[in-house]
Amino acid sequence: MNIQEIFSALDMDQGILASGDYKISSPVDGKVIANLKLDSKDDVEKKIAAAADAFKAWRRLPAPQRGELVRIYGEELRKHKETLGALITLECGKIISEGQGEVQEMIDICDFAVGLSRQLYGLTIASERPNHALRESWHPMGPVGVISAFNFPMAVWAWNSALALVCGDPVIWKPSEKTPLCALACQHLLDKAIARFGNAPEGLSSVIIGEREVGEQLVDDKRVPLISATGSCAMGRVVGQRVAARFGKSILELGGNNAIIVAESADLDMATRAIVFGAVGTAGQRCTTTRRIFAHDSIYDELLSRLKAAYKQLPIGNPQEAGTLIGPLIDGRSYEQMEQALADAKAKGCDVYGGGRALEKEFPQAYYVNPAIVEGGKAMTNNAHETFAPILYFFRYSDLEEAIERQNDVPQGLSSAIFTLNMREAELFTSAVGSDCGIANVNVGTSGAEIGGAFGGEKETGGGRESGSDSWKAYMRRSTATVNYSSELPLAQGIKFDL
Ligand code: UN1
Repeated sequence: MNIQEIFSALDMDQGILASGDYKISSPVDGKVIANLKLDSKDDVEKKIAAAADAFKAWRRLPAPQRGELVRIYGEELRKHKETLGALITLECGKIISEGQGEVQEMIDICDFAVGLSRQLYGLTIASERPNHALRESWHPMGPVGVISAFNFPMAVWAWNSALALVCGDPVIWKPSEKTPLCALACQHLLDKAIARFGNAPEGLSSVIIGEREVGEQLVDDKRVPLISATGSCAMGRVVGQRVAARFGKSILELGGNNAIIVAESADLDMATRAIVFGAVGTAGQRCTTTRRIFAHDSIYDELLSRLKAAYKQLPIGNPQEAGTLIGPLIDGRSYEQMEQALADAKAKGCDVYGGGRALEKEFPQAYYVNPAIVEGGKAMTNNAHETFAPILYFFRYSDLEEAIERQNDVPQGLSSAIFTLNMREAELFTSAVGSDCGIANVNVGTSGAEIGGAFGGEKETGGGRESGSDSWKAYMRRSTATVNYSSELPLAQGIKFDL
């Protein structure tokens, strides 16, 4: 599908595609697919003001009714799953099945949020005073600013907005400037759902298209009590500090440097499949991408040769074609960063397998690459830096505790996994002295998390949690109420204060 076909299947205004001069190109072939109008400072101001107004009405609606809007939105997504997937493929370069998978992730979080809209439960706590009730409730917080990255151009917004909407919060979305069409399509379907729902205030959800400045405007605005930002550690460091400076709250979902430990007893068939998907899927551009392997001495050679054999057969190509497993990198800058990282590894004396550009003749303006494996050896015993490309650093270990220590010895802390059939090793890995990441899997790779669990990581990954479990609490404010239904006024802690 080309962009015109996608827009007409979604019943979107084709005029948007030539509304300005900000060029959007497809990583599939590097060709321009749209010329968009960017939002001005004034446009952003209006959208924030509208969201602040919308909040006053939206928070009054009972949560299960707010859930009804998200239920209708989920229906729209189901109807348009294929088209939205095709748009992800066109604008971000994911293969068909991963594009569809991303839309499925949106549908799943909508279902989750609908159920949640009938919960949003608080607590009752034992009061020390007679005939007093002590309880905790969760209330809507206010407009949520969502900043998302190119690599999950729809789902990350859906995780945030489905929860925010049932929690009673309007949403203002600043998508990556590389994938604004995905954002406009999601917003269009939400507008449709809002029209069907019939009872939502104006300005409940909006998209702002632009570069860094519009993001900064959102981040600095006091009317937006929560900023949920996904992207690099460098971006998060700036956003986190600016939001904190105005006492706002933030959910940060930043870089990963995810490792898999492959132990002596591992099922190598399973480990190989998980590593290949984790390391080269989405062309290495997931925050959960597998970037490091710690292989036990006893299986080191066998695993490496299996991986090399698998890498030889990788179907790299146009992501719009069935059968392709590796699509392009997002742009030339990503390609340069990959080449730089490989050159650095070579300069240190590492063996590098793969790498370099692929399909250059067919797609001279796009950036397809051969995924690479860097064998650490004595030259390199760990890798601390996340390069957003398919590079897998391969290391050797002999003692599990030491491997866990090396795995943890990086600035990031998103996802991790161990492949082992040994129960003691598995339990150690997931224990308090095991992996220090937000995600610690056993016989499951580092990427492709389900929405039901809380998603996010520690250290420079930012500490935020999104998606399932009780992540919703970050989108609400907590209110503690002590209610006295006696005719006395006892003070806590036994204090006497009588005149
Ligand atoms: C991301 O790369 O920003 O676990 C999110 C996964 C996906 C989400 C990745 N469910 O790989």
